[in-house]
Amino acid sequence: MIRKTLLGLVVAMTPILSAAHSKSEATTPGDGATVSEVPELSMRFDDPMRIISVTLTAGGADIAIERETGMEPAEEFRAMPSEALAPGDYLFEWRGMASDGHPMQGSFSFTVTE
Ligand SMILES: [Cu+2]
Repeated sequence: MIRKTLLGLVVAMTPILSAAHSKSEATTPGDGATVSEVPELSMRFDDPMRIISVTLTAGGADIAIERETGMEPAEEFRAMPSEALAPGDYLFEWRGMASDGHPMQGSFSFTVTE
């Protein structure tokens, strides 16, 4: 009885699992957030992601960040601003390789206030 129920669950979930590949679930700061300081930048994925490149820009200008997470696939990616971020609007963009081999990219933005 239990076995049959579990099997039914697996069958029901299979199309969702096979269609999905790792994506960004949450970021720090959150997408669209207004914050007063940014001690670190992070992204969490639902499946390990190899992050190939990241950029942080403000008004098109590159802002220096230091990767904490290396090139190995990880469910959490972390980087730190090299210097405290000045007030302004920031765009974080990334490119990566999902665990199923698909190239992925994404971005999130946030605002730093005084
Ligand atoms: Cu995929």
